[in-house]
Amino acid sequence: MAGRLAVLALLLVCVVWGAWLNYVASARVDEGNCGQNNRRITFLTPVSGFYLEGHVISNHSVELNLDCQDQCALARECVSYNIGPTINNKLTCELSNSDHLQHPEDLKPRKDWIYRGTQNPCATSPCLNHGTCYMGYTEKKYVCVCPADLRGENCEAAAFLSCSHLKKAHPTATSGNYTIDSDGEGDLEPFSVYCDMTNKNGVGVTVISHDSESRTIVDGYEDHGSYSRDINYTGARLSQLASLTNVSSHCEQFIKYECQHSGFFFYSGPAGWWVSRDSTKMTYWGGASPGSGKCACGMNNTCANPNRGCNCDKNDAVWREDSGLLTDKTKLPVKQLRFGDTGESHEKGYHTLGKFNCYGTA
Ligand SMILES: [Ca+2]
Ligand SMILES: [Ca+2]
Repeated sequence: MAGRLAVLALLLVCVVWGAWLNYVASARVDEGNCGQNNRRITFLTPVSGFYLEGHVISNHSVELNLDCQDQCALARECVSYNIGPTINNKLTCELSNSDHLQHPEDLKPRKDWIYRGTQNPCATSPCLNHGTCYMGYTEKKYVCVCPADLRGENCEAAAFLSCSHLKKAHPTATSGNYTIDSDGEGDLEPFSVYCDMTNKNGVGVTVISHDSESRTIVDGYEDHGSYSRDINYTGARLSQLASLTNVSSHCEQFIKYECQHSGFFFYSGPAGWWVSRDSTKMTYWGGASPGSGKCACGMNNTCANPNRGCNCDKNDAVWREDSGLLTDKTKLPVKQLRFGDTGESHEKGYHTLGKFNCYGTA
């Protein structure tokens, strides 16, 4: 009984507070008290003979104009309302989720109706990156409800280090473009990535595209490493990708070289190699152990020439291929590709480099 009285007293305080200040409504939004869940709205002077068209979110039958104001304060999307003529001693109260500031063209003359707007900070779209603005909350008179990958008062900051971190916090998140900030509060800027939420058992794979993904010919470059292709990653700098590898348990990148009379020869001043993110010449290929000086076939002795560590080192007229995943996250992603041994007319090759993928939380 005492508890109920306390709630009633609190309600009374709220109502008196709302009525006392002219044009200021105070109403409870959630079950709670007059605290931070309260919505404080400053209503503008009613405009008779006008009606805001096309933004009505709900209809209410009320007895007094003030009741419509209270209904608006209770609906967090409401920023204006229309009151219709009295029918059977009831007024029609229509709540709208927009107003004459956001849609001046929709404010139209209509006989016997009254339009009433609010001081609406959301009209200036303070919430960034598709955040949803709700007017009337907190001291700044609005709150932003941010998309899953963002945070901050105005949805200006990325909320997660990687797609795996995002997926952990939001298990139902679907594949798509998101913003991440791999070093969190560190100086590196957030960047936009694709999150594949189904691959790798749905752990959330951060996928980085680049400008050298298509199969590309290498022809006419005889000297070792005289062919050079820089890899430019889409929307991210190497420092950002390095920090992505720090917060991921696994990173990988597919690499392939198709060859005819063109080899790597990692064992003797190599003709071809890849360059790590820290600019080191890397003399092993996808599918082989770091430092092995081999390709995948060299790891299980299945190369075209059993005495060599790569199929391409057979260096003959047959089209051959060495391919596999690079997985040393301390060296990835690939910064540059270098090839040679394609100077003679019968010598040539094609390189293919996959997207850069990181997953798991380190
Ligand atoms: Ca940062
Ligand atoms: Ca050759």
